Amino acid sequence: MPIYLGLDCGTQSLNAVALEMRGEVRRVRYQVSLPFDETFPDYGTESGVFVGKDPLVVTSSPRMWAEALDMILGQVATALGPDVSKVAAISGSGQQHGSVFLTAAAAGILREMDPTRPLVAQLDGALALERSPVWMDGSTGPQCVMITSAVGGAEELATHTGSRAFERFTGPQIRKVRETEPTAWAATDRIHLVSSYLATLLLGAESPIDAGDGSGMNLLDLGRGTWWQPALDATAPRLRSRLPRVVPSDTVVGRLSRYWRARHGLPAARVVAWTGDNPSSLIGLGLVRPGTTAVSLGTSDTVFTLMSEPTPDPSGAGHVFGAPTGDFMSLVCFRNGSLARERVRDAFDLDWEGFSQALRDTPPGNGGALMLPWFEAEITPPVSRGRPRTRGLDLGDAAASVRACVEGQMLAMKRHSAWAAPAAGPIHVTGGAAGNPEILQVMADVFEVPVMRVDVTNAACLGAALRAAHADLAADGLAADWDTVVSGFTDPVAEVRPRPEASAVYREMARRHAELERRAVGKDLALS
Ligand code: XUL
Repeated sequence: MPIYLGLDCGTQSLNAVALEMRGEVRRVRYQVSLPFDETFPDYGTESGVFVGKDPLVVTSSPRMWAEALDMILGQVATALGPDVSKVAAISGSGQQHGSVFLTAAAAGILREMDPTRPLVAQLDGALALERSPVWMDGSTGPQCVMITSAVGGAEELATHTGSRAFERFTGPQIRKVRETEPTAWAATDRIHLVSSYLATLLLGAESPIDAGDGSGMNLLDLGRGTWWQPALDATAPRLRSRLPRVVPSDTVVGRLSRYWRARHGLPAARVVAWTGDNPSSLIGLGLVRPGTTAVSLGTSDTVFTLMSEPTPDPSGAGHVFGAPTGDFMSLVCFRNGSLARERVRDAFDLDWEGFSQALRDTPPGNGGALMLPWFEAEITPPVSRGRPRTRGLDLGDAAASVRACVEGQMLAMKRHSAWAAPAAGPIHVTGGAAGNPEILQVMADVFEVPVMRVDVTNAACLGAALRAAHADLAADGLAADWDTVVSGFTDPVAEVRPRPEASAVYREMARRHAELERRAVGKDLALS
C-alpha cells in the first residue's frame, strides 16, 4: 500500500504526516511535529521568529528550516522502518509570503550535497540573506506605496494579483531587500518562497513556485498563472530572471534527490510542488468544490471559500489565492477571533462551559444588543484602534455580552466574505472554538447554511499529503477526483443546521450591524 508524506513548515514548527491509502483503507500512519524554539534553541527564535529592534521587522532562519527538514525526514524514515520504501510521493506547504534569497553558487551546492553530512552544514555560500523576511513582517509600508503607484493603483494590482499591496507580501519584501541590503541583493541569483525553497532542498535542484503560494507575492497574474510584468518592474529591475517559473499546484516537480535516499533510506519518491499553508489547508479541510467555505476559529478567525473565478475583494481587505484544485480561493482574516471570545469570557470569569451556557440562556438577536468585538486593532474591516464598540448592550450582563460578541463576529464574517461566496454552500469549520456547538449554531443561523465540524489537527500538513496522493495517482494514469482523495480524512464529525426563525432575526440585525460598523470605521479613519 503506498504511503504519502505531507510536510508543513509553519511559523512555529515543522510538521509531518504519513498517510496510508488504498481503496477503503485510509489512515494516518505516523505524524510528528518539531517546534522550532525547543528543538533548535541555538538559533534563539521566539515562537519561530526573530523580532527586530524595530518590532515591525520579523524574520526567521532558512538554515533552521533546512536543519528541521533533515531531522524530520530522519524521524519519518525511522518510524516507518522497512515500509519507508512505500513512500510514493511527498509534498508540503509553507507559511505564506516568506522569502529565501539564494546565491548563484546554491545550485551547485545543492546538487553536490554529501549524504554523510547534515544538510545545514553544507549551506555555506548558498544563502544571499541569512534572515528571511516572514509574513509577520510589517515594515514595507513605503514599498507598498511605491509599488501600488507604479502599477497604476490598488485596484489594478488587486485585479491582476488577487490582493492590493500588503506589507507582508513577497513583492514589497523583495523591493525592500533591494533598497536596503545592497550586498545581499547583489549576491542574489534566485528568490524562493518558503515552500519552493524546501521543495528545492528535496530535489537538490530548483523547484518552481506553485500558483497557490505564488499568489501571495503581489507579483503573479492570477488569471493567467504567470508573472505579471508591471508588478515585476515595480518591484525590482530584471526580477523575472531571479524568479523560478510558476507551475500549477498539482505538478510533479521531480524526485527526491540522491542525498535523501542515501542519508535516510527514502526511495526516489515523486516530489509534488509545495504550496502555501492556506491553500494546503483548503484540501486538508475537505474544500474541493467551488462554493464551499471553511472557517477556522483560531486566535484570529479565517474564512476561506473555494471560487471558480479570481474575483478580488472590492473592499481591499481580503485576498484571492490560487487553490490546489486549479480553482481559486478567498482568504479573509479577522484578527479578533478567540482573542475576543477569551476577553469576554475572562471579563466575566467564565469557563468555556459558562460561555456556552450564556449562549443557551440568551435568544438570537440578543434583544437588539450589538457589539463590534474589536479588542485589538482589526484587519477586516481595517480599524486601527482596539476598543470594542457596543449599542444597546448592558456591559454588566455576562450572558448578553457573550452573545453580542459571537453574533458580532458571525455577522461581520458573513458580510465581509460575501464577495467570494454569493451563493454560499455548507461551511466546514475547524479550530478550538469549533468544539462549541452553541457558537456553531449562531454561525449556521447567521449564514443560513449547514455548518459541519471537521476534526483535523493540522489541516495544512494533511492537505500536503493528500495533494501528494492526488498528483501521484494522476501521474500513474489513475487520476482520482478530489472527493475520493480526501474522503475518510476530512469527513465532518458533526453538523449544525440553520433555524429559519433565528435566521430571519439575523437578516434584520445585519442591517443595524452594518450601520454601526460603517460609523465606527468612519470615526476610526477620521482619528487616524
Ligand atoms: C496569510 C498569512 C498567514 C501565513 C502564516 O496571508 O499571512 O496565514 O500563511 O501561516
